[in-house]
Amino acid sequence: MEKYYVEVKAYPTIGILLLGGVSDNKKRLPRHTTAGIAYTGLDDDIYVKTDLYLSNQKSGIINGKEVSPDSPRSPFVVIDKYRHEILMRHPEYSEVSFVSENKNVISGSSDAGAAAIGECIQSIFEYNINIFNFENDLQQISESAGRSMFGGFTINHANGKESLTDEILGPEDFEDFVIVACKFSEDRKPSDTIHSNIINHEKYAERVKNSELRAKELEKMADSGDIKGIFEAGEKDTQEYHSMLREVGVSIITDEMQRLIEKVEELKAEFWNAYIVTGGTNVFVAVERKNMEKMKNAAMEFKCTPVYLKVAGKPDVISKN
Ligand code: 3S4
Repeated sequence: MEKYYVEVKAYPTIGILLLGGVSDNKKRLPRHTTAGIAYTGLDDDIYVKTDLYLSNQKSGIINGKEVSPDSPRSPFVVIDKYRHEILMRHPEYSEVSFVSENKNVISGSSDAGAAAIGECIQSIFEYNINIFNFENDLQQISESAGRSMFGGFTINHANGKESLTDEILGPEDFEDFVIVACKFSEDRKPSDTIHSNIINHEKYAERVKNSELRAKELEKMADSGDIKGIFEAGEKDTQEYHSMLREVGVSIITDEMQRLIEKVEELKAEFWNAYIVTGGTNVFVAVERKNMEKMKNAAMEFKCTPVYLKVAGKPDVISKN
């Protein structure tokens, strides 16, 4: 590792009010208001770890593979914007490079990757950066980067032209809940397949219109500490989102995932739960902490791997020199 570096951990995310449709392939501003949570494992063992370092040769490595600076959504899109100012502070170097690695991430890794790069840059600038523009910069790497930048439960107010994330609740507000992530082995569809197709649904304009109102309802639930209500809103939105996606030819929920969902619905008679499916082949089931084992045991009857999750916070700077 070169001499000057900063190392950051950031946490991946799950949508609650799910994101479908972005402004364009470059800016990637969400076309409507969305909400989400950052998550990690119960032992904080799920995250993206990124090292940003100054060097004399430009290099960017994600999960052991060199990424081209010209590839779309490359972290260099943001690094290059701040490169000159970073190097002015350290004139002995000519390049800014990075190494990023996903640790046990189930989905939402690009949010965490973007937020980790962002935290590295902010830590070099020592917070002397315009946070509003900066979120939009990071959205070029991942449209829902704000969820991971702020951690906890966030609402991103957006309309395809402007986008701004509000921090609503911290991880401590979710302490009584565990999310049992049921991971299925099928490959996921790229999120751009979702974004480019859902906008063609005849009810998409209505979904866009309703999103701000739904976000207001989520804010009220957060104010009154109604965490179950937040997860239940996620389940309701999952149903709308995936039925719209199916109707435009994008099927994410496999038959086996559907069978598990039916079991989860049956289990509501025994204990409270709410499920969410984002863009990947995973069913995230929120339960009260006391019922996590019951849910895990039920999931074991299906072809999936259950993993316990909790709501995570903002990115952490692990070390810096
Ligand atoms: C498609 O940024 P995933 C979606 O709101 C995120 O979580 C897009 O899920 C939906 O690709 C969402 O991160 O799984």
